[in-house]
Amino acid sequence: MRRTATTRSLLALYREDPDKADRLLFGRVTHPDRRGFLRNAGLATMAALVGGTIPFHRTMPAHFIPVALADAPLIEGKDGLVVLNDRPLNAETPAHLLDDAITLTERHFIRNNGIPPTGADATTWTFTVDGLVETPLTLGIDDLKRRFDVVTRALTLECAGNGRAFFDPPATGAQWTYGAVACSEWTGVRLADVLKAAGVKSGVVYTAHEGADTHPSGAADQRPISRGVPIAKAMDPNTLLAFAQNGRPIHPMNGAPLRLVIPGWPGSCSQKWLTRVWLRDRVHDGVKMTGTSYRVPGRPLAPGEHLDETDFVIIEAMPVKSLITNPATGDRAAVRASEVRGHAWAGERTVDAVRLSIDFGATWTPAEVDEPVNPHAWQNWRAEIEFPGPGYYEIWARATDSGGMSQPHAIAWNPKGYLNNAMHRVAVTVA
Ligand SMILES: Nc1nc2c(c(=O)[nH]1)N[C@H]1C(S)=C(S)[C@@H](COP(=O)(O)O)O[C@H]1N2
Ligand SMILES: [Mo]
Repeated sequence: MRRTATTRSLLALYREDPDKADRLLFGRVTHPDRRGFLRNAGLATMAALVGGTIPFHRTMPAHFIPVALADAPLIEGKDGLVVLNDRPLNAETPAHLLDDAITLTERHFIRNNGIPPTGADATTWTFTVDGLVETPLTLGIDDLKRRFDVVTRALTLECAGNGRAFFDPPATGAQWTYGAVACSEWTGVRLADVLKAAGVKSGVVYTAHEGADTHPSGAADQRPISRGVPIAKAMDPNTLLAFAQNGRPIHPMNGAPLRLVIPGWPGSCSQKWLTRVWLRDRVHDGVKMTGTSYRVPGRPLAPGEHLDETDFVIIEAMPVKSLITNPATGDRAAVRASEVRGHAWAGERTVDAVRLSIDFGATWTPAEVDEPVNPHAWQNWRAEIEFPGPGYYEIWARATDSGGMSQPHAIAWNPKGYLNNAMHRVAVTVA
């Protein structure tokens, strides 16, 4: 659906005040169940909004938001994301829209556990470093820019639940398919530099992160999420306190004005709307650090098998994975030399190889794989594929990391649906 600035504001109006939006499009609605006649201009606007003329517009009921609009809530500054949940908002990116080497902000997925703060102001925002430090610090974004080395890095961020939709028995939670992953360019300062300025005391084991979002229930005393990482990961020079995304202020849904970016680990470690980093003498036990949250069975489970929560372990580095961003499932490919391309990434490791199959895994062809532009950036790969003739094909991609681990054919099942790094498969027809 193509949208202009006017259709965008009308869409917003439909969400906030459907009656008023109706009046604008239809004039005064006289009958409670009928919209009446669309004004000429209204008809054109409505048609533009839903993407076509409306033969039965005269019987469109009043007060309803046309489902074409309701099903595609517009997120300001985002483009083409598929909304999985509305409140909290979770939206993923179709694989073919992740084709760029650096993910556009418009296409960076959104994973919210709570309700984001509104009107966050970069000029007055502060965050605190406290706990086991020599000198607790409260710093604004200008302080960060002035006092510390500012760096820009392309960093892969993936939700630990990416691929959850394919679990059987199913796992509850946002039903991510492939698109809860991105590699944007983040600008900020190294968390290590800020922690060193505060003076890390001996005995620090873990960080604890807090953000300004609120619990979906509205309860003021409950946090939506507060995670942390071992101090060594916090001190890694690639762990950033970011205030810019792709050279612009961070998108409000991606944590503006300040967030952590802790690449290679579950996205949940990268606290958005950051207000506090607290250094602790034990493994952090905040919301979504315990039980089965972002934790996986300490031993392999049969699908559906129960395991006591005490036998779960915290997810650390994310496993090797790849994504085919061209072609897209449903595309018609040419017999000769279609470029197949995508990205691959591997937590704390790098990707050594990506292999492709068009015969359901019987034979594999290596793709050309680029070096990462910097540590923790995903690696781009490509290959020319020739199909033997017309018909239905699946393209499978399988990455292998620097430790010799490859993506599996099938998921290692766990109750919360984490770490699904099974091979990405794309279906094309060749004419
Ligand atoms: N404050 C806060 N930080 C958060 C979250 C959240 O709900 N609140 N979600 C986390 C999760 S689970 C993920 S995967 C990443 C997603 O980052 P993104 O929404 O910018 O893509 O943010 C993390 N940081
Ligand atoms: Mo996540």
